Parts: sequence; C-alpha cells; structure tokens
Amino acid sequence: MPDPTIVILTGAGISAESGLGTFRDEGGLWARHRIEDVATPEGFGRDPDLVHRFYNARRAQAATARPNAAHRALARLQAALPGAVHIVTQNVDGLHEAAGAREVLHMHGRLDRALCGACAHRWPAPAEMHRSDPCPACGAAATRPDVVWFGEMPHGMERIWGLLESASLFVAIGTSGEVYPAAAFVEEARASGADTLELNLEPSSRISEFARARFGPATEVVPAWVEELLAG
Ligand code: BV8
Repeated sequence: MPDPTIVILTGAGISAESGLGTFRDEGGLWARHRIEDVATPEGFGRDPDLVHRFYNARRAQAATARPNAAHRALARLQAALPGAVHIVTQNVDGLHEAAGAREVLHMHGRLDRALCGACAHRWPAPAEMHRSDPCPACGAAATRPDVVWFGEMPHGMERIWGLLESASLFVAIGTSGEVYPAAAFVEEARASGADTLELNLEPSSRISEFARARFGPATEVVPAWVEELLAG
C-alpha cells in the first residue's frame, strides 16, 4: 500500500474563528469592498492608495490573530504523518505557520510579504505599506502586496497539480468553492482516484463533487476528524 498523500485545501473559513473575516459570508469582505476595486491589478492601477489601505487593515488584523484549534489540528496531523500531509491555502494570513504547520503553499500569496511591481523582488512586508515605498532592490516606487489578485496566476500551480495527481485523500476546509482554479481541485483529485472530504460550516457550491462531508465550525470538525484519522 503506497504511503498516503493527503492534500488539504483551506479557505477563509478555517481562520473565521480566529477573528479574520471571510469573503462571502454575511458581512464578509466582499460585502464591504468591490472585488474590482481592491483585488484586481486594474483596481490597484486606478487607486493604489485604496488597495494599500484595504491590505494594511487586513495585515493589522492578521497580525493580532491567533491560530485556532483547526490550524493546530492540521499541524498535529502533519507532524504525525511526516511528508504525507500537504497544506495548500487560499488564505493570505500566516495562521497555519503560527500553529506549527510546515511548507504551507500559499497559492494566493501572503499579507506579510511585499512585491515590487517593477522588478518582482519580494521582501517581508512592513505593517503599513504605501505606494511611495521604494523597492529595496531596484528603488522603484512600485510596491504592492504580494497577493494574487483576480486575473493573476496563483502560485505553485505545477506543484499543486502534481500533489493532486498523487493524492489518496483530498480535503477542502472552510472554502466556498467559488474561486478558480482552487474550486476545481476536487475534480482533479477525484480524477486521480482520491477519496474526497469537505469540512465546512455549511455545504459549499462544490459539495456535490465530494464523496464525504462533515459540517460544523472548523474548530470542532477539524480536530475531531484529525483525531479519528490518527486513531484509525
Ligand atoms: C486565474 C486575493 C488565470 C488575496 C483572491 C475558471 C478557471 C480559471 C479562472 C477562472 C475561472 N472562472 C473564473 C475565473 C477567474 C477568477 C475566478 O475564479 N473568479 C470567480 C469569482 C468566478 N479566478 C482568478 O482570477 C484566479 N486567477 O484564474 O488566473 C491566469 C491564467 C494564466 C495566466 C494568468 C492568469 C485568481 C484567484 C485569486 C483571487 N484572489 N484573494 C486576498 O485578498 O485574500 S480570492 C479570495 O477568494 C481569497 O483569496 C479567498 O481565498 C478566495 C476564496 O474564498 P474562500 O476562502 O472560499 O472564502 P469565502 O468567504 O468565499 O468562503 C468562506 C467559507 O468558509 C464558506 O464556505 C463558509 O461556509 C466557511 N466558513 C465560515 N465560517 C466557518 C466556515 N467553515 C468552517 N468553520 C467556520 N467557522
């Protein structure tokens, strides 16, 4: 029996109980900001100060957030099954790492990293970023958050497709399944013969693609699932 390869995709729902807003829930981020204005390259081109304010506010919030029992349970699972558990997150917070997870693949980038729009240099983001901040490498005032906006290519796609191909189990946690290409990972995993499980507060828009599902808050459902898996 080949070693298990568990691929876990997380979304904003896993950080909700750490106090970080989701996007599409009642009162979520997209209820208060137009995606086109704050999460697209065009929006950044039109009003970089607005976009920096949006991400500065989220960076400040993420800086005081603490990982919750769901983040900790995934770190425990990774430690118990060395090399077999791969976490791909759509989240731009660092809560998986704060809980002790390793090699987390941030496919939509990270709030705590800055990117130079001129030379593509990356560096640790300051608490507050402004359009006039000079790039430490080339000096250009083209600083942007190192996050993947709509219309931009997510990070690590080759590696992710490879992981999905070899997955024995694909688990989606706290994601609405509204954003591609992440929303299609469950089909890729199923096509490779993987078992599929959704852990969510309520059914996502992709629920029909999953072989199994458990509903409830991530801080209850994720630790319970991990304990069961490790006891199995
Ligand atoms: C791209 C930026 C191409 C960072 C984000 C088909 C194929 C390919 C692309 C497309 C396609 N159709 C459309 C597209 C374009 C687009 C897209 O998907 N649009 C959607 C709206 C239709 N996709 C893209 O543009 C992507 N890029 O395709 O590039 C390309 C090809 C070649 C060359 C160049 C380009 C880029 C997508 C990334 C966009 N950036 N964010 C940031 O600001 O954070 S997306 C944004 O939504 C976040 O990153 C977030 O990760 C993502 C998904 O949201 P969720 O995490 O799922 O959160 P949501 O609020 O939606 O749901 C919360 C869930 O939690 C719910 O299910 C809820 O029930 C649950 N929950 C709540 N509380 C709890 C809980 N669960 C458990 N416990 C709780 N307590």
